[in-house]
Amino acid sequence: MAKALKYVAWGIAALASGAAAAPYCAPQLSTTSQEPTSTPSPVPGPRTFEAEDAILTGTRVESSLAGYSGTGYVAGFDEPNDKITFHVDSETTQLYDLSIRVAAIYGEKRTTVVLNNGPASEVYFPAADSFVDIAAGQVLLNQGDNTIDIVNNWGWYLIDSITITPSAPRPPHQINPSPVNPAADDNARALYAYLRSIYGKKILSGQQELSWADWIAQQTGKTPALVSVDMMDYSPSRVERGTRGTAVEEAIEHHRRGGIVSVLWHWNAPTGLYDTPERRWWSGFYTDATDFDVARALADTTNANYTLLIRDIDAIAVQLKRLRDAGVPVLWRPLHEAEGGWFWWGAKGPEACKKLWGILYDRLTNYHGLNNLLWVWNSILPEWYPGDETVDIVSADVYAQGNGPMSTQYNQLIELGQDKKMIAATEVGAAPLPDLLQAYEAHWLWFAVWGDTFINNPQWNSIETLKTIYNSDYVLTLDEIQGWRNTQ
Ligand SMILES: *[C@@H]1O[C@H](CO)[C@@H](O)[C@H](O)[C@H]1NC(C)=O
Ligand SMILES: [Ca+2]
Repeated sequence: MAKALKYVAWGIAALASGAAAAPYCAPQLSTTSQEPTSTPSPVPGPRTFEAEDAILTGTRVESSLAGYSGTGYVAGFDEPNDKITFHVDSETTQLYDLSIRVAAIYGEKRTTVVLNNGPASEVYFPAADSFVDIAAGQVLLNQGDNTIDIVNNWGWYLIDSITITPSAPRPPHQINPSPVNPAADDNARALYAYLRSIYGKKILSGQQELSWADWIAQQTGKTPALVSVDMMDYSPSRVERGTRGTAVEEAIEHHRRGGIVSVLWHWNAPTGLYDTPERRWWSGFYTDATDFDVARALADTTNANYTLLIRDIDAIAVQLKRLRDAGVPVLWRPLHEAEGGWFWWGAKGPEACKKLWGILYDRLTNYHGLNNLLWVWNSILPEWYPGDETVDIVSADVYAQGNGPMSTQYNQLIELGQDKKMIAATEVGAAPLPDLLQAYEAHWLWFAVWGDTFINNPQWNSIETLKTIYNSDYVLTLDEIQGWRNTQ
């Protein structure tokens, strides 16, 4: 079991870093370019720093490609440590939108941006014949001098300049007033109303697995507000091999002590498990552990594999009904990380996955009458989004070290849900630091740290960091959310 989960975790980690390079990662940030400034204390506008005036390491100034600003641009990125170091001052500690003016004349490239020799992020440059401005996320500059390095990564691009613009304050959220299911029961409505009341103001602490939540209590003196459990071992193709799920009991226990419950499902493929020594049956949610073809199964409602999908959904409905009957509203997150493709439900592209989501929603809501569910969607890419009608909350799983605010993903999800859907960090490797969350206005509704090898691993979460997070005013813990069920 632990081994299977470890594979899950590393699979995500490996692909998450690859995903960071995809073009959709360039955040669409509003740049307040031409603010009318008649007052004596104007908001400073954009400031541009020419690459050719910066400190060059292993790189050189050139001027043969037309279209640059200043007196040239910087080329010669061909060794791992080649870089440009910009010195950028700020009057106050403040968040800025960063853009990079670049010509990726040899094809698409990636660069690494390093702030103050600390946090690094990866920025994707689409192929272009001439200089273009590329949004490169946000940087929190300290008062006084700062450094921004542009470091080789793939190399072979030409940097003209960088521009920083004070980030516009986030406009008020416009979250939908009620759950998407018109028949949502009182428990689901109370949970939704409570979440909406805290969204943008606080973050719920959360943890994968009840036993790790209790471990956190021992380490920090505080218990997570939210516990996430996995329906994995109720998958019929596991049950027939002897598994016995305990997720429902754990969820009910956390609910009884006043907590909030989230449920995901590592859905073991209904059939077609290879079950070889390298690809064991218990890793059967992975694309590479099964030949189950979800697109083919869904093509025809009379085929045997369609029937098996429904059988599996009905088996999970039995468990979700136990939660409903115990009065537990559920933040329900099936088909997670679909866009990654490493799970079979995402392996055949967005259309099959969206279709399966629609079937899940309809079967659980309308056929089984499960009105205790709030529906949590978990891919960022727009082409995967199943639509506003069946999604209450949008979310991402982010595995990046450094306890950062994950603001790139947050901003992408603002775009995806048009700021009408609340946004959650449903799985993280590193719990986010509250000061950074607030500085970046990354208003994640909750974070949930994955279990073994992440929550208990100092490379991801030191005990000191966990104490800071769990004792912050901005972070809600179990003791601070008591009574949420009475929210109207
Ligand atoms: C059902 O799935 C299994 C496993 O992938 C496959 O061998 C079989 O051909 C499929 N059946 C149909 C009717 O597509
Ligand atoms: Ca220049």
